[in-house]
Amino acid sequence: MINLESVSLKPSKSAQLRRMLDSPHLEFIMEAHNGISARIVEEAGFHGIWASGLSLSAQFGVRDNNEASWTQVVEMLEFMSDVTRIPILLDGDTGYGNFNNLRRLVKKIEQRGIAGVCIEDKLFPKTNSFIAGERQNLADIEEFCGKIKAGKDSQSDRDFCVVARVEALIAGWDLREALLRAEAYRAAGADAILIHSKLSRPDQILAFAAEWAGRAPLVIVPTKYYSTPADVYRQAGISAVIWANHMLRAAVAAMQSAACAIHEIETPVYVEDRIAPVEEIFRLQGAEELSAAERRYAVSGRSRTRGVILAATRGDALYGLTATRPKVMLPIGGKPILRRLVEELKKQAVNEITVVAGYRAEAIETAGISLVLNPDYQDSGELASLSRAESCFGDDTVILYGDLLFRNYILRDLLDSDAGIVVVVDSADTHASAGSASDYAYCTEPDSRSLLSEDAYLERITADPPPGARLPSGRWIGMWRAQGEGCRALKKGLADLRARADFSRLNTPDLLNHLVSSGHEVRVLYIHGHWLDVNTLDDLDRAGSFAEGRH
Ligand code: SPV
Ligand code: MG
Repeated sequence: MINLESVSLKPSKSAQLRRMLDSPHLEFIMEAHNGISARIVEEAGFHGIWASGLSLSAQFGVRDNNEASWTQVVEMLEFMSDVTRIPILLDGDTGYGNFNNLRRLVKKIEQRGIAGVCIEDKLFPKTNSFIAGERQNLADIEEFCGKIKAGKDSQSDRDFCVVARVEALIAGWDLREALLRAEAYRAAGADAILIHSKLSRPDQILAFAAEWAGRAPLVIVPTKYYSTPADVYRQAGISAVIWANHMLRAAVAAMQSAACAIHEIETPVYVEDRIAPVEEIFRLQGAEELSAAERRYAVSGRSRTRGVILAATRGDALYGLTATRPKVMLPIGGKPILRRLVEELKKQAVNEITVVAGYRAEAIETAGISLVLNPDYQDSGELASLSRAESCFGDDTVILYGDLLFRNYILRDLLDSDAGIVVVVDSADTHASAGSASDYAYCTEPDSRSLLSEDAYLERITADPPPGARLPSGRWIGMWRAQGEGCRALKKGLADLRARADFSRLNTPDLLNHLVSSGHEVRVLYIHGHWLDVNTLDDLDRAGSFAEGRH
């Protein structure tokens, strides 16, 4: 069998850890407690992972008192190691027993690709160092040195590291005792010393480092003295800083906030856009690698949806705000509307996106999109813009106005539809009035807002319901999709209308109405709110709070 580490250019994980400890530069090691957090730590740029005893216990929902068995810990380490290429230093507590237990632990974690273990000079079962209570007893120095020797003698990879953690300062002993122990552990073969302190200032650590004078690499855990600038550690000659529990604490705070909000409002709608999209989870799980493997090894007939965003207009009612950029480039909550749209599309795996620009096209952010121009934007309507993107339709296209903000489930549901042509209609807005500029939709069925409702089809879209006409079924939001047969109908419809003398004045509803009157079924996807478009300064205000998830 080929050893992947021997063919990759990266040194082995244990060699990486050894380099980090031995290097003259200050290194940072971040806590992780399962596979996904380990991946996130690596992606963030850290060069090492601390498999924290506290965090591993906590993610199991148990206390940091050796309540999780060492084999349960090792099982989790295997997941963490499998998905990362940077070294993992295991917080091995006291070694889960005596020297013999440590020997077995070292053997087993080496087999899982773990780069090193840190053992602390406390007694099994240990208690987290920060738990207030009676003073914790320290291990006998000789006995702990025997444990270190046993660990070093049982490693089969020469770079595997054993870090000895000195708890003397935490347990209330003085600097002398800490130095005495550290020197004994170094002499017993420890590759580095972790000196721990629970003070909110780094004084003990700095005093220790000054006396220690670089006899072996020093590792610290500034959980309590976290406000100290990293340069202080550099000047003190510290080798590595461990951020021991920050991933767990970040996750807990985010989970508490989401759980409370969803419980309280009985819908995730307002939380949805603040939490990681499911696609991000897929990405972290390596879904792309599986898709590539499927392309190589399996047969897949899935079609690919493309996106077309109409972004040619200035947005006149926004006055000076659009003097130098088109409406789509206005920032909402610090992010241009267009970037938000592109992100929403990409979240739903719509990756081929064409934006039709006109006014101030040079100001459009082009990352992740293809730009096509409608140079006649001032004298033409939406269909002229849409025509410019026709070569990008493929066999399945979702078309959106460039000034839309919406909750992502709307796009997801549109993409889930199997109809040839689908339009999104908001049944919460039926107040068509004469002179309104909105696109009101008349449909075969009203929105029953029930799961068992009949399919509804578009009859027509109009901005100007005739006097005395029945109320519209809702408002078309400027989003629709055509696929397969529907996409061919869309292209044919565009060609029909292009032949008309008034083509340059036509807008998307004209095309949809033409499709309906030519006998094509246009399915309606009803929604009830959860979107807005940005036409006026008031809209811009509302868009800010919408983006923050406030309505
Ligand atoms: C851990 O992360 O489990 C540690 C570090 O041992 S501390 O909690 O600071 O003791
Ligand atoms: Mg611990």
